[in-house]
Amino acid sequence: STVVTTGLQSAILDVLETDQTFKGYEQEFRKTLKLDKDNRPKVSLWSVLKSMVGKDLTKIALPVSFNEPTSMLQRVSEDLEYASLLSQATRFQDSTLRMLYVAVFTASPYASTINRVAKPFNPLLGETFEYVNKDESYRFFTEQVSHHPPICATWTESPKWDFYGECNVDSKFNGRSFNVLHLGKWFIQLRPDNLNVQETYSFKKPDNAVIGILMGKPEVDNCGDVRIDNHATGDYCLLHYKARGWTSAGAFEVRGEIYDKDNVKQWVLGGHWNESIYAKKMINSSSDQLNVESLRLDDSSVADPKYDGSKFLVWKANKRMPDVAFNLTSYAISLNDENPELLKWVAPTDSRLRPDQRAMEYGEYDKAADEKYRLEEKQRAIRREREAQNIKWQPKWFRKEAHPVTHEPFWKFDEQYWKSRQTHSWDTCDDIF
Ligand code: CLR
Repeated sequence: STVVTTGLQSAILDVLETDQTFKGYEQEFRKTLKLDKDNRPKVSLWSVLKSMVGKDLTKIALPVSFNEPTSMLQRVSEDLEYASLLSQATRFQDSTLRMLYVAVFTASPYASTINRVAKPFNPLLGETFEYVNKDESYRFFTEQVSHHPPICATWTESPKWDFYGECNVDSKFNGRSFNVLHLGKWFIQLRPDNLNVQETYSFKKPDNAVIGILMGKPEVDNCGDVRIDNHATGDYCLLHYKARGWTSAGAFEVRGEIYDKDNVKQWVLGGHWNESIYAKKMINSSSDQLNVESLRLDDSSVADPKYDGSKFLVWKANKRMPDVAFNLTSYAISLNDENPELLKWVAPTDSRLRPDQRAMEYGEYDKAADEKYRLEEKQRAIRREREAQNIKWQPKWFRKEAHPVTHEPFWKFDEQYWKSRQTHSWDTCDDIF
């Protein structure tokens, strides 16, 4: 379905095809969960958190009913729900426009956090997750590469772009809000249409917080400044996520500016990360900013860029289905699909095979808690065994290297996963479940 226009793009398309990446993904993903209503006991978050001030997510022992049936590996793959923004970015010959779409892509995942104040399952060391999308021709892969602190390395590739980085979050409950700081660096590589070049962008994610815990109305908020650099052209983007105040005015706001290498502001963008983001071209330096407060989603549909200085809609969030168990999005529901034709192909370490998470998805909370305990004990036993034999655990599919463009450390994917997958050669995988 992807029409390639350059040699760089078609080289990746060839790799996806030779690796038989789409095997197992022939059928449509499931649209619903087995469970209509989750019937989780309504326990106040505050009542269980109040004794846990200063603790991080791995040390906070919550009843399994505070979980949702996704693993952190799958939550991270939700960054790709709006991957079409990256394909759109590659249409433009103007690099500042490409930056605009890249910037909106980095803000788009937060829409899925609405109504999902729940703990994803903490992946076991060596746990993996793969996810292939046929329409956008991308393949996502991630591995839990560290247990303490919990870190996963991710790698997504498609003919026109790559998206990779490390999810390494430092979380803490400070007595009022639960704060998540993102330490990992993220990279996007674009291979624009009709230009035989590849350009690298990098950024760090904004902070997340669960606010409203004391009021009994917990919600996810994002705040802080993000800088995205295009290392090939020198263009950069500054994004500002506004922290939620005491009133709901200013909730969900994000705004940003895109500068070229000469520090000339070319585009401004703004809107609400739970709903929609608009942009407009700066015609002369004195022209107005976007009036973000009044930028509520109207009937407009996503449009091509306008060059006359009028605003246009770059992105809007997908409609949420009402009354879904655990308030999952349709995209999130597709992640843990247990279609046997697909399960045949995934590694034995894939999150889809986690028994505790599956029990949770079926609403079997006691079984989920028992299985979670069993898996964590098993992981502990394996670690003790390794320590006794003085063996250092190594990631199976990633290696830490210096980034060829930015020279920072990053996790490089060795591509072997998709080769092993073709022949089901999983003998090197640990037995973690
Ligand atoms: C947001 C999108 C990012 C990746 C990312 C990393 C950490 C996630 C966060 C997302 C969403 C909110 C999150 C957080 C870790 C913990 C927190 C799931 C997916 C939850 C809401 C905290 C629950 C708190 C308990 C005490 C119940 O690209």
